[in-house]
Amino acid sequence: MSIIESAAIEAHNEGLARYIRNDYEHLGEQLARRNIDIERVRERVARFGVAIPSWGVGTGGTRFARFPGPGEPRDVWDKLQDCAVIHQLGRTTPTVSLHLPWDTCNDWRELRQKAADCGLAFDAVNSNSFSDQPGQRHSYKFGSLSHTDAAVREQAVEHNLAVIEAGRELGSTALTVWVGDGSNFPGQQHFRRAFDRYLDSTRRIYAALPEGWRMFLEHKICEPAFYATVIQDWGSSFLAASVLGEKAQCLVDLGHHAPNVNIELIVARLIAAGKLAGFHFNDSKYGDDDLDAGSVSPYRLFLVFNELVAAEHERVAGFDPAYMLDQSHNVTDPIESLISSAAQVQRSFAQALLVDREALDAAQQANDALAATQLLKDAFQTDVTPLLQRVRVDAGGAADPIAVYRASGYRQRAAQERPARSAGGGGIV
Ligand code: LRH
Ligand code: MN
Repeated sequence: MSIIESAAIEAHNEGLARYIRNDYEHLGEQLARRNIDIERVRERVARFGVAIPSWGVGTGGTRFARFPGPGEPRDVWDKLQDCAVIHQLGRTTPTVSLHLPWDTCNDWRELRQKAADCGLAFDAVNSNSFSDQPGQRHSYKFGSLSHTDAAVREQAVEHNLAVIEAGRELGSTALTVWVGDGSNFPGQQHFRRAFDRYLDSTRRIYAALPEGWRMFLEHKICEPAFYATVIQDWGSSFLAASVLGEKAQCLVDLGHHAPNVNIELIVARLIAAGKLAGFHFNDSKYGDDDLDAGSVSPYRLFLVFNELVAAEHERVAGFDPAYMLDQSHNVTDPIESLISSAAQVQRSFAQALLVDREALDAAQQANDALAATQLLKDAFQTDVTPLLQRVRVDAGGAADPIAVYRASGYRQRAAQERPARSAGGGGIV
């Protein structure tokens, strides 16, 4: 089912076909001079996908305020339609990651069918024991899976089991667990006991994982707790995932680290240990800013993909990361930000495929630092735009998806169909 007029996409692509063909051939010649077969790269990029966060298609906010845009999605059905537009035009986001209970619906199978009709499937499902729902018996104010009160932990465990059930009906095969558990004052929490309580709770969730499922533990340095968090860094996450078992792995949200932390090194460590679950891609300058991926530090995103492509190239055992975006779109049209962010992540992957791995191995072996880093720069500084356009057009998408989206008037139509949401208090969604 196509939401944007296919004829409009075809007319747009036809207008650019000659330029894309020339630019692609020229890039092919450039790469051939570097012993790189552009067809092999194009084939691999065409199989690349990154999941859309359902909570990212609505306008995001901060604790200070949220300024909803026109045509805000009202429910998971509207969110799915917006995700379908993103995939129809960009052709690199075949899956959606849902967040419960934000995306609650009363017929998961119908939702699964609607998604399939739009060419979409469901990636990891996310539980939410970091905010209280109306009528909830126990509050998560002082934590959830690590709470001192067994009844609160029980409630959070039950919620995660219910999310797994929903995920099973949706065809998902992974549960992402991020908890806001932590403390704001020195002495407020017993670090080791809190971690042990977290392990007790996650063991119960782990035991309920269906065949073939994985459990993604997401670490975060701070917020909403601002002195310590129970799963504060990759070390705590790795420890927990190791205790739980092989189906538990560590999910890396790029915004969840202190400034200047070497995230690509953490990625290399988790790959080596067979514990890399995958990613929540975004960008940040200060904290968990949830900015568009690659919008501030595209070279950092490239360096992460350099580690991922190296692992794939070396056929590292058990290497099967899940790629997802996790962003908050406070001042842009979320659909535009998600289209361009997915394309940016795809671009970083394509550039990392251009690294001459044999030459890099030789330079590293010879401790030729300049030659080694120049090989990465050569790949990063290659403009792969013609290749990405070709991949999109071959897959039925738009050479310039944002231009076609803007010309389609989709947002204006959505604004007519969906009642305006008043600017409310703070909150990320
Ligand atoms: C926490 C987080 C987590 C989600 C939430 C929406 O900061 O990154 O992945 O549950 O954002
Ligand atoms: Mn995240």
